[in-house]
Amino acid sequence: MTSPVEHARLANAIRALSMDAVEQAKSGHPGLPMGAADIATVLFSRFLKFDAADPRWPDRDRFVLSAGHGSMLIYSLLHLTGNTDVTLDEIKRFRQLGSKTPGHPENFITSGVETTTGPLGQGIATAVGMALGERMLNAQFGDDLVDHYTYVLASDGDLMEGVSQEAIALAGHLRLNRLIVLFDDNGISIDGPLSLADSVDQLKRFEAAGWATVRVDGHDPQAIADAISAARNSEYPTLIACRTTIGYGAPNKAGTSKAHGEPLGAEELGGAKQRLGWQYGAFEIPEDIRSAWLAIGERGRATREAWQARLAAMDAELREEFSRRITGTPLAGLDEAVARLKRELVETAPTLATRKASETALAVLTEAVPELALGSADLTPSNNTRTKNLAAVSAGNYGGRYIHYGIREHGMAAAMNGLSLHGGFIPAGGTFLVFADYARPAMRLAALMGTQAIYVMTHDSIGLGEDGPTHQPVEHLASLRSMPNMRVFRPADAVETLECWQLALERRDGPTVLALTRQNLPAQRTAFTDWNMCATGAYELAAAEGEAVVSLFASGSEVEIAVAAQSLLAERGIAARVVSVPSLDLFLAQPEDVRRDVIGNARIKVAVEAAVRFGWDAVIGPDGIFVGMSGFGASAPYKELYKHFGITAEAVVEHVLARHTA
Ligand SMILES: Cc1ncc(C[n+]2csc(CCOP(=O)(O)OP(=O)(O)O)c2C)c(N)n1
Repeated sequence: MTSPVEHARLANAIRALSMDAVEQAKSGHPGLPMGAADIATVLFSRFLKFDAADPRWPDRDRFVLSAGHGSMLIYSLLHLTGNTDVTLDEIKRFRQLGSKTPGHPENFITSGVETTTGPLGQGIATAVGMALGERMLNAQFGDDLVDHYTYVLASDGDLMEGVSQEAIALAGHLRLNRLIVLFDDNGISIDGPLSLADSVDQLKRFEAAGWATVRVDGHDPQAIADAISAARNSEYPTLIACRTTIGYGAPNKAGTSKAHGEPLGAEELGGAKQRLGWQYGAFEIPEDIRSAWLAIGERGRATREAWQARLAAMDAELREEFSRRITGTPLAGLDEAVARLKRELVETAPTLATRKASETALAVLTEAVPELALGSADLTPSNNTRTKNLAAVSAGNYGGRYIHYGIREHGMAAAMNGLSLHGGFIPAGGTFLVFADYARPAMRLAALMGTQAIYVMTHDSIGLGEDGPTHQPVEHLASLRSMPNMRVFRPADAVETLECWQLALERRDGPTVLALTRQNLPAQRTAFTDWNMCATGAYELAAAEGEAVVSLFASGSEVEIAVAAQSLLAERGIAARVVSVPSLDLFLAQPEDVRRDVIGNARIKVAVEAAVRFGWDAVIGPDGIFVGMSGFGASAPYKELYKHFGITAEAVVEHVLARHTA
């Protein structure tokens, strides 16, 4: 147990470094680190299981700074505990290009940062996935290997964001009792006091969601420690509301929004140091405090070594499987399983909706990929994400691999990030493609962080029919394709669906959307290829007879239309080829020679997709013919809609004839 004096000095080291770094950068947020320094000091010095020498040790406790704007809090902690990424020089380079201390914490830049935060609400929602991952992996590998807590430091803003409601409801429902949220309850946000815009009783809100709650003085180390001790033994996830003063120590700005997001200024900074009894220069940490913090960073070494010894003593098969899961190494045998099913599919040539084809693929893939954890935001029977072999996860019962996320698309996508970041799982979650918008902020973070998350997004166009324009995505493909590092697949039949699943599973450095149909589609691929034809995003599905005058490009359900148009054109003596484009974004990322080769030089280029044109000009050129949507859809049986919006083989032929004879 640290003495009160020592505690204060440890916490003041965080405050001083944070003030100095923000001052030097001339930008940043000193208020949160100064206010939450006591909470963080108690957590790190007395509870957090970690070893600064091995920030990726799998059984470490996770610490998520959900309020990412307070990044200097975590950088100070990492630096002081001896993380080798965050040297004093890096602290001095806070927010500068190429530093390990970017404006908001980025998990792919700084070791010890568990997840990228900054968009408020994401951290707490991601942490729910981490806490779930911990329990699910524990159910499979036992207490000896997986036995840790997930701690979150969340601000008012985190709790005001809607996604926090989805997240806490899910955590409460699943009784994720190893999730502990420390709420920096300072009553201040950017505009001023919280009372300007909020009067929620957070404790009651969390209680209603099935959490244990407690309120403490966030500057009383013993009270914080007692609350954390109780939370660790609770049957429920716990919210610890820690009443704090933003900018604690600053003589004039403490307790006001002026401390939130700008340097204190030399005078205020000097005054704060004086008040805190911190008589050291900028970036100066006295030796006794430095060694006390370094000792905290080493506190977990023996625990880590004991864990490693247990791992080494494990049954070899279990040990290897655990290591494989944690390192994200594919299980040998995936290729073979895919090839076997592909052979079957080319032989039987089934007419299937691609959502159904996805289910068929999953029956095989869930066996070949035990780390695949599926789920849906309450659309299981529509998304076809649950195969017979998948048991559901429920409170106290984490051995299953199917997660009923509830009608919480955003919470689901954030939890999927957490599952992926935790390690040991490849999460795949379903909803309708149109509701990608409800999940988008977390999907964007997945793309930024490079988490492996797979979104099974069915009902991917007007082809869903009667539910009408609210449910019919038109701009979603384009908008998702425009997101850096997001991969979007829209397979045309059962074989392509299987191939796209394979590519999504093999893609370890980023997320994938699988856009799948509600309506049936005929088989297009009836010859076996060992090669995954979808791997370059586009390929010639049907060659022209003779030299092509027309190239028809299409994705998903519209490949059928392109193929029918090819026949109709052939009847009129016009040679056309069909290029299937399961992933426009992947195709556009190919080297120029590959693109040129697939695009070809037929005089007339046509793209068919029941969505907006945006993006297709890169293939068909500004003078290409686009057969698709230019506005919202409508409610009707889908075949009528295709006719109504002119997305038919006949319409394609008409457009081509008009151009051909022009
Ligand atoms: C989704 C999202 N919206 C807006 C912001 C901009 N922003 C950064 S911090 C903040 C609010 C600060 O209030 P609080 O969360 O209480 O943090 P504190 O002032 O205590 O540091 C806002 C609106 C953001 N980072 N994320």
